[in-house]
Amino acid sequence: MKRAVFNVASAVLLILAFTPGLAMAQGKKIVLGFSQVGAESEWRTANTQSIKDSAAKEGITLKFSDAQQKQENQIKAIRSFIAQKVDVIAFSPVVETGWEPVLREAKAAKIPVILTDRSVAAKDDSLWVTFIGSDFVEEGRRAANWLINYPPIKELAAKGDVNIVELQGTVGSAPAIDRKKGFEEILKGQPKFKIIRSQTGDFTRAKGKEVMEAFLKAEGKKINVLYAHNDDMAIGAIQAIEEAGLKPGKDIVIVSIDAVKGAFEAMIAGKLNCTVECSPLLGPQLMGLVKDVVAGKQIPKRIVTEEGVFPQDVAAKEFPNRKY
Ligand code: GYE
Repeated sequence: MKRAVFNVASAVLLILAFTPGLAMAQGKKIVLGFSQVGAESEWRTANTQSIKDSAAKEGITLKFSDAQQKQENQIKAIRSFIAQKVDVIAFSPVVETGWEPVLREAKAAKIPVILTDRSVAAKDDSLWVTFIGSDFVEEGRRAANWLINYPPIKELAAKGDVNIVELQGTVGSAPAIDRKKGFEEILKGQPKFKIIRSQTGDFTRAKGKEVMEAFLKAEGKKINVLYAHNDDMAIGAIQAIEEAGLKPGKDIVIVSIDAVKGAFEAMIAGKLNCTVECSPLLGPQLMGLVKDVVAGKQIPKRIVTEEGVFPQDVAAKEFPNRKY
């Protein structure tokens, strides 16, 4: 009998040892492995800072890895987190596809995975616990809706075509795919609005500038609007437009996404017309989720970030309130 009791007790201990929540149950620090996309934009820098600050504040041990925009580096980082037996893995997938094998390895090792910022395109959604981030399709819609209602553009559309050039984000990434989709969805009902050129600028200032130069060479003064999938590319393009002897924000109307401080500065200078908000401050919510997952709590499969739209005329008033 005594022996049976002992066995039950050790069985319970054994079960506990393999149950999420152990780190908390034993009062140990939770270890989170986080694989970041890179450092390609102001947005990303703010996102990284938010994650590092929040982990420190919550007493979570963070193993942070920067993938320099390369999927293979992210896969390596995730494999190393699995080998280190971290409590939770979180990552922001650089592109949407190609994640199943490594996610299956995490599942087999019973390590819960949280997707942050960007999602993956995979049928088996049991491979991750939750996805926290923005609705990128909605951001694309917001950019287009602002554009078609912007008075100088409405005037232009009344007279003829509105020629748009588009700077896309990283090829195959969720925000590039979805921001294009949402924007086009709204423009479908607007026959005067034409996307005459569309190319990736990889979410960076340098690439945004380079591709805008090529657009200007090919289309010159025909361009009425620039839609950039992020502020950094818009800021790079502004330089290209100025160097071509044109006035950004006037000769070419510019709308972009993120609402980082650099965009507010450009709006205050009259060079950018509108930015659609995409919040990078996911750290506090992510750490809350990490704790809940470890505690075995039920959490929603999708958590959408709330955000707004900031046209140029509110930029000066809003600027002091911006946190990134
Ligand atoms: O908009 C861009 C960054 O995934 C939402 O990635 C993020 C995007 C953001 O490089 O600036």
